Amino acid sequence: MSGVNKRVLVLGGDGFCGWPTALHLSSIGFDVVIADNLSRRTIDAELGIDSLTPISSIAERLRAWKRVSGFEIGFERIDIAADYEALRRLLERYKPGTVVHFAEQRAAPYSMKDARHKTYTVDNNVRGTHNVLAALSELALDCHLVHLGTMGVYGYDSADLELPEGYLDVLLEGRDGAHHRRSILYPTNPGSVYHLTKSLDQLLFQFYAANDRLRITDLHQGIVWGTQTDQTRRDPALINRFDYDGDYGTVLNRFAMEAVVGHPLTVHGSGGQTRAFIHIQDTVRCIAMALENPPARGDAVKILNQVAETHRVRDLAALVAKLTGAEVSFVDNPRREAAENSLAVSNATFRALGLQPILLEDHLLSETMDIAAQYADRCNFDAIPARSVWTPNHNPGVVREQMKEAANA
Ligand code: NAD
Ligand code: USQ
Repeated sequence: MSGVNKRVLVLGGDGFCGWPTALHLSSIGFDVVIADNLSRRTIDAELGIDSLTPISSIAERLRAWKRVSGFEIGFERIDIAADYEALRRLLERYKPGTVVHFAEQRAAPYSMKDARHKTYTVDNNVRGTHNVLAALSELALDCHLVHLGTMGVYGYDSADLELPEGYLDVLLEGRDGAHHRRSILYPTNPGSVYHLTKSLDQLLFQFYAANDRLRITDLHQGIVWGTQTDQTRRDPALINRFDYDGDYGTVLNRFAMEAVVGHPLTVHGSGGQTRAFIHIQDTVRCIAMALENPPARGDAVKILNQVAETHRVRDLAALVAKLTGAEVSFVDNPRREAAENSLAVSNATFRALGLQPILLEDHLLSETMDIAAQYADRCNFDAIPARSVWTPNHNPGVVREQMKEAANA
């Protein structure tokens, strides 16, 4: 990695992926500081939801880590989108060798609720990312930026092809008949305002890598499942968050938790959507590998697909139902997405770096269900249904509800 600078700034380090990553990096010898505005905890309060697992305050989390590991992690409460100066001062003072950037509003359903939530998501994510880039450029720090992007930037096409790692090689015919080779960003086709912000981030990265010669890695990550990692297991106060609500809960963790609490598994539409998945333990390992293998100055943005395997949603529901006897319920799809898609993804770079991913067949789903069972009494059933709809006037479920309300009026 970049010289001997082992200082890492983890933006969004209080979140589901950021917290276990901060602990993992600290445990393998990095000096870690977290910057987070705790907006996820505020959004929990806004939505009247909570992590299924009882997460401690950030102060208690950091004390517990010091107690069990002997290592100290610093914390700064900063809004990286709203407070450029505070972010710049922190970077100037700490001079990290790497910034790992998780600090974005990451739920597609939350980003699609209404105009206010769309605007918030774009302002928060795009400004935050741009502030980080502008500050690294202004300070001329020799720093590697590792950003958590998403598989969703590629969109979900059904052609029988393997998604490459970020770029597409194309041959264009010039006016003189000569052929010109170009490597272009894979055409983006986001399925929500949240995913759109990750597509916009890609252009910001492309510009700053070319113009300012910043060293940038963009990790196109699939849906993360599981809860605990080797470090978060070490003390109850280190436990990771477990989102299960209709906005922030992701599909596999939701199915595991729904099965445990006796709620029918909420398959959207036909459940024919195929998505990429990765276990949280592999998320933290991949990020450490990305840190240790930065691009060179002047290189194009290094894009890696951070995924382990792909699955179709109804197959996941069938697997969970088989393991638990849960009922499967096909509900109206609140999103606008293809009813069926196939998906194959290259994860060649992480494989070459030694990733041997945890797969569903490795039985860690039962561990996720054990966690869900342990905290099942904290489940709020009202929070389970996905209520954010992509096209309110065209969604059949909403139209039916409106008709029912009109009939009862
Ligand atoms: P999360 O919501 O649990 O964590 C995000 C953290 O960033 C929170 O602690 C939040 O308070 C903080 N944050 C948000 N905006 C901020 C701001 N302006 N200033 C400072 N802090 C801010 O989300 P997560 O699941 O940990 O996701 C982390 C990143 O990984 C996101 O960028 C997300 O897009 C990406 N990702 C997540 C998944 C997944 O399945 N969870 C999959 C692919 C990619
Ligand atoms: N789905 C169901 N039932 C549910 C919840 C979801 O059928 O109860 C379906 C959705 O309709 C969708 C699929 O499961 O087709 C995935 O939904 P999700 O909520 O698990 O994942 P998504 O909205 O794509 O977002 C999550 C993270 C996001 C990350 C993304 C990676 O919240 O931060 O970027 O996964 S990816 O999907 O690869 O783009």
